[in-house]
Amino acid sequence: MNHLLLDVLDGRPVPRPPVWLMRQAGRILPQYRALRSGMKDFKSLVKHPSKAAEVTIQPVDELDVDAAILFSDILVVPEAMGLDYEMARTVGPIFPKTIQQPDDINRLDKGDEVIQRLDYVFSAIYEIKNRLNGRVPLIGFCGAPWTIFCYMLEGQGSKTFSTARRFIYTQPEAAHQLLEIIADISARYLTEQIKSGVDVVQIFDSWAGVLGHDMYMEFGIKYIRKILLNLPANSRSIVFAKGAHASIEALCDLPCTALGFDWLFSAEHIKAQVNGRKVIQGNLDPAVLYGNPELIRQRTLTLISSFEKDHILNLGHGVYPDTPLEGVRHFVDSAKSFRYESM
Ligand code: 1CP
Repeated sequence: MNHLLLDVLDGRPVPRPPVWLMRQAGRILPQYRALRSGMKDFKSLVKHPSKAAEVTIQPVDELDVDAAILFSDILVVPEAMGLDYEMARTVGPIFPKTIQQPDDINRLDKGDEVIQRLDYVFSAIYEIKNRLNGRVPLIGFCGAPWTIFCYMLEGQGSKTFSTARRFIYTQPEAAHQLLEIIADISARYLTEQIKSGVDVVQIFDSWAGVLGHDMYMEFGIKYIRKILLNLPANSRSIVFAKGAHASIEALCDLPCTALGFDWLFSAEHIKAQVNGRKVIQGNLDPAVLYGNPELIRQRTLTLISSFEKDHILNLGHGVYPDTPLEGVRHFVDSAKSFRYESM
């Protein structure tokens, strides 16, 4: 077994940082596109445990990354709560039904049936663990309550998420009620993923950056904490709150193992702020992977050296769909050639 990711999360010394890429499954590999084109749509693939397992393992085979991440989507949770979505090829997700008023929250499903509807995810996890047979650890995930709330209110992606932001100012009690429900379901969902075999969980707060610090504390971090406090003891967890630059101090207070960072802050700045309290994941600009091999190598090695230790190498956000595969390979291979002892 390649233990690097678990070693760094558990505080054991490692010869080099583990490397994986957010959104490594199902975006960049021709093998994925081939498999996807044979399926009716994105959702049929997500709900097909053995095909989802295959897509999860493709980047491990092809790129030799140090971890696998479950092929699924953060939006399976609102779907299981009764808000169905469609994945439109060019636009991304669209929810025909959204939360528009406090009463809509009462109509959502919140009981055990929600977790039961996600059974296909747990079946995929069993199958992935079997097929990986210990090669690399498996990362499970969910969306943070704030990010899921954004999609439930907005019904699709948005630059500003102003509908979701309007709701927290105009209907704060209903907003808290909904966030509480999402946090509760998400904690149960992640717990079930862990019981099914994932080694690490990551919480994606992709839209953390649309809230100011005080609102993010009240409507964001509070509910991430709630999820983390309800995971089984000794679970390994990574919190990726994209754009939450004003809240690093509060993120460091969360009971998680690691924090993911986007690329806007330098390694030196992040290191100084975190000050050894958490393992750090990140944070190469995904656009570096469009560069030539030497640029990618230089940028990758400089980043690893700047973090020095307690570091999981990753991009600062998901790999862009049009990234050349060669760029991704140079990134992973550069990381693998590095040794802390030669610094
Ligand atoms: O690593 C992986 O690829 C694993 C699978 C994975 C993950 C971790 C997918 C498959 N989605 C996600 C997380 C996810 N989904 C996030 C959080 C991470 C991030 O910020 O990138 C978000 C915000 C979503 C929602 C979503 N799903 C979007 C974004 C829409 C917007 O608001 O801009 C999109 C375009 C999707 C579709 C999707 N999800 C995953 C894939 C492979 C795809 C493409 C669909 C296809 O193949 O047609």
